[in-house]
Parts: sequence; C-alpha cells; structure tokens
Amino acid sequence: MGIALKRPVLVGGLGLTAGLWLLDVVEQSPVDSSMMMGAIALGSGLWWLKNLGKPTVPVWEKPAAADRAAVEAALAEVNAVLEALATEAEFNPSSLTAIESQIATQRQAQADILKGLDRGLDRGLDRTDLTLAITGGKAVGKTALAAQLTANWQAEQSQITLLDIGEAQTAELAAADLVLFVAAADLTDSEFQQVRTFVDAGQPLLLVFNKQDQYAPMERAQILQRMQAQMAELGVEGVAIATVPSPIKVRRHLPNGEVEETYEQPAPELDALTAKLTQQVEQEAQTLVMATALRQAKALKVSAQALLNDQRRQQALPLVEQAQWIAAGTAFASPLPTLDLLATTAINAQLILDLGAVYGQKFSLEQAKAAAGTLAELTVKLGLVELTSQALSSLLKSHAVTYVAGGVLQGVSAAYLTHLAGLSLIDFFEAQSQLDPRDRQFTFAQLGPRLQALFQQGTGLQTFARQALKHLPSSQAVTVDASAASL
Ligand SMILES: Nc1nc2c(ncn2[C@@H]2O[C@H](COP(=O)(O)OP(=O)(O)OP(=O)(O)O)[C@@H](O)[C@H]2O)c(=O)[nH]1
Ligand SMILES: [Mg+2]
Repeated sequence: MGIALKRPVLVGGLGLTAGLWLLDVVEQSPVDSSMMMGAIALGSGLWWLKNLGKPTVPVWEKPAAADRAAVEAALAEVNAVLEALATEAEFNPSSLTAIESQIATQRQAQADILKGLDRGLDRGLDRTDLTLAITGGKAVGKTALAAQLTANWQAEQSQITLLDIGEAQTAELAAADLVLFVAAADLTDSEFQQVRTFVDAGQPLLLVFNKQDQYAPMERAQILQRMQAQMAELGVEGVAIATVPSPIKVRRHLPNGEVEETYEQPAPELDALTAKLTQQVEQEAQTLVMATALRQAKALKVSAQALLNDQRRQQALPLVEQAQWIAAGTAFASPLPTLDLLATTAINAQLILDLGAVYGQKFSLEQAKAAAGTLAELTVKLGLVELTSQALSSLLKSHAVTYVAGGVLQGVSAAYLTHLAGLSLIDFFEAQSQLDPRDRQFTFAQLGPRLQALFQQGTGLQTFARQALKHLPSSQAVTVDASAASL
C-alpha cells in the first residue's frame, strides 16, 4: 500500500495534470458507498506505463499452414465458446430457447465443416471438388481467362467449379478454395494489399500476370520477376500468361512483288498457369480444402463468440448501472466542492473486476486499479469531466434558488462518466474476446477513442440525468429543464 493522503486528489476545478495516481479499492463489494471513501493511496501505475509503450503493430506473419489438426483445434475453440454459451444461458431463462436454437445452428455448421473435408471423396469420386475464383482489377482479362480455362483446361477437371467473380469482394470469393488474382502490369499498392488480405485470411492464391504479350520479352521477364519477389514474402507464386494475345501483323511477299499484310491471332499462352493449376488441384487439393475449412471454422468462432458476447452484455449492463448509481450517491455525498474522480475511480476499478469476471478475464486488484486510473486519466485528458459538468449544469436547473449546489451536479456527472466508462469497457472486452488469446492486450489506454466516440454520440444525456436524479436523495429540489441545451 502506498502513502495515504489526507485529502483525495481533486479533479475538475483543479484539473488532473499530476499524471498517474492510484487508489486502493476496498476489497469487499462496492455496494456500501461509504467504503468508497476508504483508504486512498498513491501508486506507481507502472503497469499502465509499461503497456502504453508497447508497439501495437506487430511484424507481419504469414498465417500457419492449414491442416486437419488446425481445423480440429479451431472447431474445439468453437465448442468451448458454445459450451460457455449454453452454461451462461441457464442463468437467463427468458432467452434460453432462442439461444438453444442458435447453438443448434452453430453445431450444424460445425458438422458441415467437418463434412466438407471429404468433399467429392464422400461421393466415391477420386478427386476433390474444388472452387476456383478469378478476381483482380478492371479489364485485366478475368472474363477472357475464365472462358479460356473453361474451354480448355477444365474439360479434364470436371470436379472444378470456376467462377469469374469480377472485382467485388463477395462471399463466393471468400469461400473459394483457390483465388486466381489477375493483374496486367506491375502491382499497384492497392492490388498488393488485396493480395495480402487474402493471405492474411488464410486463403490460397496464385498471382496471374496476364497480357504479357503487351510487353517486350525483356520487360515481361522483369515484371514477372518483380511480382515474384513481392510475392515470395507472402508465400504466393506468380505465373505469366497471355489469354488473348493481340493479333500480329504478318507481311507476305507475293509473287507479283506486292506485299500483303494480314493479322493473325496467336494462340493463348496459358501453359504456365494450367500446369500450375493441374498440380494444385491434383496434388494439393487436401491443403486447399483444409485452408477453406479453417477459414470457415474461424468465422464460426467469431459468430459463436458474438452470441456469447450478446449474452454477456445482458449480464454486464446491470453491473454498469449498479456502478453508476453508486458513483452518483458517492459523489453526491462527497464534501468536496468539485467532482471527486478518485471515488469514481474506486468504483470503476470494482466495475473492471466485475466486468472482467463476466467476460472471463481475471484481473488482479492492482491491475484493475491501474486500469481505472488509466480510464480516469483519459476522461480528464479528453476533457470529458469539464464537458459533462457543463452540459449537465445547463440541464439541471433548480426551481428553488438553493439547489444542493454541486452535490447533484457531481452525482449526475459521476454517474454519467461511470456509465460511459462501463459501456466502453464492454466494447473493449467484446473486441478482445474476438482476438486470438495470444494477441489480447489489455492496454486500457486503447479505451480513449471508444470513450470519446460514446461521449460524442452524446444522446440521451437528458434522459440519463432524469434517471440519475431518482437515485439521489434530494431529487425533488431539482428538475431537468427539457428545453435546456443538450450536448
Ligand atoms: N493483349 C491482350 N489483351 C487481352 C489479354 N487478355 C484479355 N485481353 C483483352 O483485355 C480486354 C478485357 O478483357 P476482359 O476479359 O473483359 O477483362 P475483365 O477483367 O473481365 O474486365 P472487367 O470485367 O470489365 O473488369 C479484352 O479486350 C480482352 O480481349 C491478353 O492476354 N493480351
Ligand atoms: Mg469481366
């Protein structure tokens, strides 16, 4: 425990510029608001500092190759989420039936993914059904390529479905086992990023340099080389083709001495591509299928987690509400002339522990206190304390000249700030739950933009104030002026 201060650090009128400060939260339930005024200590806040300095953009890593074990692991994660959902739904009888049917749908999707692993083979075929999708920029030859491949190569590959997707990012494209990304020149930045997005998503891709007939032989080789060099770091291969080479002018010397000029249509040059495709669909079909199943399993995990988050939100919102009224009462009763953010911070620390428990995140008391300190710091830095007080003081007008000066304003302000903190924490926990556990970073400094966005939405401050007043002792003394300016 740090050094106990005689007076809490004041925020608002004095402004919080001192940097980091912490306080001890009474370790029991926060319900008794008098406890909130307990020991106040100055801590080091090192945990927060340490996390603040971390780079948030990690070095790019190619996703691990997909295999059956990876698919099964991802499906096991879905299981874990669904089991948590089933358990937690028990506490919520009103939505139990709805959740049970959502769980059944998810289970079916899991079964479908497993079944998809044996595509084609399950029908007694010796080849795996695969879907290839052609995409890329405008007029690069996507449609022409689809036509050529259908007419020639695909005749011997009847298990293949070939789709000309165009430029759009469709669900069909995302579901394809192999993407042929067509470009007709050096990749633009945006094309490179698109390719990377596929790779990041774990979608196998082949880069196809089309229209190479438009370049002199030397230049062709150079473009292909540049593409292959760029692709190498992504683990993507590149091939050069000419789907519909431009007609070539042919001069012929006739016996009578005249020169006849005709145009000849050269044959398509697709060999590099078709050889690669044949090899992929015949020898690497299982890898392609596993990659698709893994993407599907991951998407399923996201949707299962979203269901769980909806469920948890229903538990979390009452906790936020409880905390905000405790904050209101505590701030109202405070003898200090300005908003006592320290007391609010103690309440927020407890809220972080409680919300963490709902979202399956265990924090130590120290971490919760540091996080609440960060939240308070952000609230002050973003000017939300000032802005809330201003907005509310114009809303709260007393009929009696002597409305409990400060007390009511402080109570409602503290409640509103706790409300915003609680909602941004819920958002934050939901976002974290969708990350791979290894990528989760409970750096509460990230809450800044969320807090600000919530505050700027600023809707319902008047309704909120009216509600808050019901939770304060002297509510008769104050009314909310419906005509007063809102945020
Ligand atoms: N010189 C040359 N022209 C080609 C080649 N491949 C396609 N083209 C021509 O490029 C033009 C566009 O071809 P499309 O197949 O319509 O291209 P696309 O990507 O489907 O175009 P959008 O769907 O409009 O984006 C057509 O005139 C094709 O004949 C090629 O290898 N060499
Ligand atoms: Mg087209």
